[in-house]
Amino acid sequence: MSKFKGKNVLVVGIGRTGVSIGRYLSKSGAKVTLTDMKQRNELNEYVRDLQDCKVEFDFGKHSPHLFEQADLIVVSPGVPLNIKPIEEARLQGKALVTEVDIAASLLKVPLIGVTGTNGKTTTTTLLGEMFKTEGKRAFVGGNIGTPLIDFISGDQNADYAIAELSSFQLDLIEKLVPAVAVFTNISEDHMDRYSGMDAYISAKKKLLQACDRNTYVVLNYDDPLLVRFGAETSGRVIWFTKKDPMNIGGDFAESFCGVYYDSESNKIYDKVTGQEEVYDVSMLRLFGDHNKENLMAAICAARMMGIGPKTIQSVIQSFPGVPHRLELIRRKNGVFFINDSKATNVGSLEKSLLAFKKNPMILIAGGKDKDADFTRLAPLVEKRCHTLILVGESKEKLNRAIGDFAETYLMGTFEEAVLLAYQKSRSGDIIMLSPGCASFDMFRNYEERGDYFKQIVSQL
Ligand code: UMA
Ligand code: ADP
Repeated sequence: MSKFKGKNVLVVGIGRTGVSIGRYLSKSGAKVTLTDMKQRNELNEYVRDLQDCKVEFDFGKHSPHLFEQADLIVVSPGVPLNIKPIEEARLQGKALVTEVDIAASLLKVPLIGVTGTNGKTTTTTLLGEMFKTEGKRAFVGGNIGTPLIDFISGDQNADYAIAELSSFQLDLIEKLVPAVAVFTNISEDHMDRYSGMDAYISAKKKLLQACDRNTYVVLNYDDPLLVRFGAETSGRVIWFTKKDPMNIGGDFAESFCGVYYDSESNKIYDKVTGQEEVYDVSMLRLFGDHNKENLMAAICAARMMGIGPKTIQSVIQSFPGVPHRLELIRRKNGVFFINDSKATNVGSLEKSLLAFKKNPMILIAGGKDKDADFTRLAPLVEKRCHTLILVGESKEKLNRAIGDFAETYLMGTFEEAVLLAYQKSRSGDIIMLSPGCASFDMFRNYEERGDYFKQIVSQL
């Protein structure tokens, strides 16, 4: 019998997570109520998805009595943990859980969890491709879009679960134990949600703390914070780095377990298993050195899960990239258009600016600010961009931080921003949408923003 049968469960947030977990719990015999601050008419598509389930709804508010009556409260990732009803429930000792933790506690196959500030989706997708090419059945989900609980609700027709895990999904985990935990990097993000960097790092560290002695912990040796994670974990560490371990020397070089990228030969050296393998990266279709980091992270995890070197080389050559991440969408009159709508924080925008070394650039940036510090972008903007076009809620703040370092325009609408970028361009330029901010000021999500950019560009 399901442990949820007869339980009063409150699901906070009616989005992708709320629908999936609400459905699962209702089918498991729980009495499910879903609550959302939005009105019913704003949530039609989600409510429709629950039509065949016996669930109750609470729209336009979070009614306190529902929190008081609940045996279990499932909090969607986008719901901050410091809202009043949740803080009160916590004080009353109510069980607060996340969809990811419930799903993980029910998983019967090894879980490969991928977290980090940037590169999660690319790494997760690469891993999924490696498993598929090797002929292994893997479910790919989590923050990337399909909640992990959908795997449990479905036919569970896979031998591995690969999950992208955001800090919001990790905040409350207790039961999740990964077979492999991948950490791509950590830099500032979501400062509107966390009290500061320490709190954000603590959320990421939840995945490290969830690892046991058998977990393979994949870490970026070029990220000082993650080097510290390596010293703290009880799991088995596998490193990826852009430095030759022999040049690092000492014990690290002698006992090196992991992969490293050598820029001179453009090769990745794989010392994950006893036997050394070498991959030629010259045919990688992804822009930017940061994607070599994502590739290395994926290789480490894949090799530990038995994926062979031939498969890895083949994926390196065939992987087309993920939409909305440095995606080349058009070339018109010698101008290249790059859609990088998923660059939603300063760290990712920085890497995207670094990805194109030769072409002069027009950068379109701005969106919903997450209390970010944009000033550190100044030197890169000065070096890489001749024109800066700012839009959205954060345009004034961005202008104050970096407006002096390129010819800068503040625009009223997104469409005007793209049209001006094209007017200002010359043959050989790159026009890159890389907002460095979330999309929620003007769009439903980053996909909608990227798709709108593509639509405007296609009509030029
Ligand atoms: N809501 C409330 N009360 C609040 C706050 C929000 O009721 O106080 C409601 C909103 O009105 C909304 C609902 O909560 O209707 C949305 O819940 P949600 O934001 O958790 O959205 P989901 O649709 O469930 O999507 C979530 C992830 N979203 C976030 O973390 C913000 C999706 O990641 C993820 O794909 C999905 O679960 C499946 O796992 C998106 C994301 O932006 C891509 N993630 C962030 C990122 O990558 O930077 C972390
Ligand atoms: P995430 O899922 O963590 O948001 P994505 O793979 O979707 O990461 O990439 C989002 C954006 O982050 C990209 O458009 C790029 O600008 C940047 N990015 C990708 N990988 C890295 C990395 N390893 N380090 C820094 N920035 C990265």
